[in-house]
Amino acid sequence: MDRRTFLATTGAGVLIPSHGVLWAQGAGAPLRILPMTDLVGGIDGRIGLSLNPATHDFGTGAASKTLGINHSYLGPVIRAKQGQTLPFDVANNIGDISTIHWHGLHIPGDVDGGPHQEIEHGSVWSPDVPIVQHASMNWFHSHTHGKTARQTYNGLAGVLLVEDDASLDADLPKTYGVDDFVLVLQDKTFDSAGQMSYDLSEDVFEDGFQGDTMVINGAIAPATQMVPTGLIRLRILNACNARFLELSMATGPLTVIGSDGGFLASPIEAESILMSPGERYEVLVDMRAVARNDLNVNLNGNGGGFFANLFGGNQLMTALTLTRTNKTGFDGSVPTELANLAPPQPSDATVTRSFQLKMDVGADLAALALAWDNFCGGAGAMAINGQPMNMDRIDETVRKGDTEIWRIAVDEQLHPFHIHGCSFRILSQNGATPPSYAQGWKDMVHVDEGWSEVLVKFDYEAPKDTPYMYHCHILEHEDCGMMGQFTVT
Ligand SMILES: [Cu+2]
Repeated sequence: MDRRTFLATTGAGVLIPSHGVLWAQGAGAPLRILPMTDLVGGIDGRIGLSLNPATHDFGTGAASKTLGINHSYLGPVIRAKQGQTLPFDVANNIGDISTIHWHGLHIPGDVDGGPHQEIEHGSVWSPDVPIVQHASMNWFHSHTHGKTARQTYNGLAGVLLVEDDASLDADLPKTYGVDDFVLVLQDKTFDSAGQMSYDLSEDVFEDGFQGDTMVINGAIAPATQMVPTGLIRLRILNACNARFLELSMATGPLTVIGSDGGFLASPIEAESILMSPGERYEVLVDMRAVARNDLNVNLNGNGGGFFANLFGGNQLMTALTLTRTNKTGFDGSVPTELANLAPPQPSDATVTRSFQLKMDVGADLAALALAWDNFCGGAGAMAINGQPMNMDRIDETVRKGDTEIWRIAVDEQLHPFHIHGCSFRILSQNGATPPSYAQGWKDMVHVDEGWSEVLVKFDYEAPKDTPYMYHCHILEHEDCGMMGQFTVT
């Protein structure tokens, strides 16, 4: 049964999501620069992260109810250095259980912040998080089983930049907020009063949340930013719950220098890059040739694939307008080599595992939407290898240090698959060679038609009381059960 037949038989009528009012794509406000907690120079005491209920104006003039981490919406950009250990105190004041998962970090299971490290309201979780990996753009977000989608949508997310000696020395723009920017992209809906809304309906369970308004660093897009004449570095996170975003520049290519887990071997020029929820890419834009350039986002961008078909074609909008000043900025050239990155060696693998994602295991999604008060609640409507996520069941046991091939396939639709505790290399994506910009270190892979295969090794322990997760990063799918657990010992 294909997806449309399924929709017909379950009575889902509305294929184009229209939950709110489309807020103006007018002249952009100045880009919000997310506040940075810079630890590279040293760590003084414990690092407090406070999860709080808040109100936040996304640019509609109205106060939306949000969650924030030390701020009214989202958290700080934490910048740390390889070799440090980050002593976090994560205080939960949101009135509900929560967790904070460090997405992309190579860390043991007991500090990973997955669904087993629940923080009760009024409690503090104090993990000492070792930063062993090389320079990379990571992030952190709620991973509370059954509530991840809603808590992350409401604002429990932030960015964690890892630097190392090489990245600090690299001949690249690195003045934060001047020629080096962190961009957190999200889709939202707002009601007629201008307040952020999150309404799940049956099609949202299927497709995940699809907002009609683009938000960049917590403000409605487009944003504008004055930049010096020179190379500009954009570190981009797709923090949407479910949307794949296709990014391009109005003029010229994007020069991709890094992916989820670190620098590429050498820069890749791409007309566009397709980013799933959870993915990060670092790009350079040359502002010497043009006085103005726009970072554009196609909300339905997946190469004319599933979501573009579902939602009626491309939906292009400007996320960020860069305008050049007369001041000279980073005037160097794009480095020709970035990192020592050998091709992956599949022959190193001693274990192969297969994962079949499944959209529907017979549950009545409409009833679930009602019963769980608009969040999936760990409802168990979706599955991997026939089993919805179960906190009490370990699905896979991995031996520490083994190189493995993980193969992932799906019955229908496009899904972003994430594995905790590692970076991997993509051997094939949807049965084909991945685009060159996705051939470096990754912790996300797209799964559509055909097998996606990754080469992965786990170097840290995750025992059975604090296992790692693998899951679909469409957060509503994850909450609905498209997740599994594994130990590394
Ligand atoms: Cu999914």
